[in-house]
Amino acid sequence: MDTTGKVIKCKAAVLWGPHQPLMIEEIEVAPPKAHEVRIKMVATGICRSDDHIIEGFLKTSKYPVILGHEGAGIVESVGSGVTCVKPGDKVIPLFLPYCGECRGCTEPKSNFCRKSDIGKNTGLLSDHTSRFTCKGKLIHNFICTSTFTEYTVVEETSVVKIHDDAPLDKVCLVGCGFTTGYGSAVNLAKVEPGTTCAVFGLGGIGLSVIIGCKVAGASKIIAIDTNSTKFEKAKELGATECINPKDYDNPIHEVIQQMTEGGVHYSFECIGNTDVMVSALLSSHVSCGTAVIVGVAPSVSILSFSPRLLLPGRTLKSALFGGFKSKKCVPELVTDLIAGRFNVDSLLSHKLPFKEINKGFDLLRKGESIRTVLEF
Ligand code: PAD
Ligand code: ZN
Repeated sequence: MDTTGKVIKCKAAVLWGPHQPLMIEEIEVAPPKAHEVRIKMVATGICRSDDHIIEGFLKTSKYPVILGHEGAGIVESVGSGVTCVKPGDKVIPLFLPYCGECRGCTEPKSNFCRKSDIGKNTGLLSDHTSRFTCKGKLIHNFICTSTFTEYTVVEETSVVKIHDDAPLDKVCLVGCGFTTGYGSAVNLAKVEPGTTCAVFGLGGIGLSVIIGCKVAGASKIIAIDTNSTKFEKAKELGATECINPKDYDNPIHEVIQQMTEGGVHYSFECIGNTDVMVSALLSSHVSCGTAVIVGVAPSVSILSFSPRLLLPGRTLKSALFGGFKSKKCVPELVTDLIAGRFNVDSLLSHKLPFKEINKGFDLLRKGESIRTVLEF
């Protein structure tokens, strides 16, 4: 049945308010307006950032909302004026949009498009409406994507066509986790061959940072996590040493400084914990080290440290999505994955049917999963 131009009724995971389980509801998805694209989701990954909203740590959303920002699907229909994709195309929604016109898009060193809803937190599309309703209520959109639904509508600036041969259950990780971590190493830090690295937090993000450090030719990659069960995968992906802060009496930055003659060239915080952000800064060499903040800290938190930590020459930096311009890098990384340049198989720890989404979040909270991919 041709659904073009019609309202689609389908299943979605709705978060009605913080600290609640996601509810699988029947929702209505309106047809795409001009410059919008309706996508039939095929696979979506569970990221810690979604959990931060459920737990109420991040105020990046309005409730009720359909979360999810790491997914892949097939275009069902397009609104007028859309030229970048057509029905039937395999696509990845982009939580960090690319309009190609704003300062964030045109500056070579930036990737933060003005169309992003991160920081604005409207939970709506650009025309201040949503395409989702449930039980007569408006359901908000989440950071330009909302992938925890059988159908979603995004703006053309928030979607990109990928290779026809792409396995969607794997490449959905390119929509967030893999690209954020990998890009933080190769694009944001620009790790050079022979340098030393420390990666704090070995979830989907941290393990992808390790993949990037290895590809870049780092000679030493120290992986740090309070959950030692994460070490096996970290080693498999390229960590040269794995350490658990709980096994040491002295602060972990001192341990790392001792292991690296005064500190690493590059350290990465992939947890979202401000204390660990300071540890990562202290673990980087005092005059030639760079600390990269990848993790997203709770909305109310403040990072505090003495400016003297930076004065001798340390660098502190951060960016979303590995600093990559989303429309350009996502299709390239997908093509690289198909060509076997990287392997995301070891990040993909669990697969579940979409309706078991709450089980997927439980696995993440218990520290048992890296990435759970939900299939529709
Ligand atoms: P995850 O929860 O799967 O991994 C975090 C890891 O950190 C786990 O293995 C924990 O055991 C470990 N950990 C927790 N506390 C500590 C500690 N004090 N010391 C050492 N290890 C610890 O999360 P993830 O990999 O999905 O995401 C990591 C962060 O990155 C999270 O804050 C998320 O919101 C953020 C993120 N950022 C972007 C971006 O664009 N910057 C994108 C997606 C996710
Ligand atoms: Zn832009």
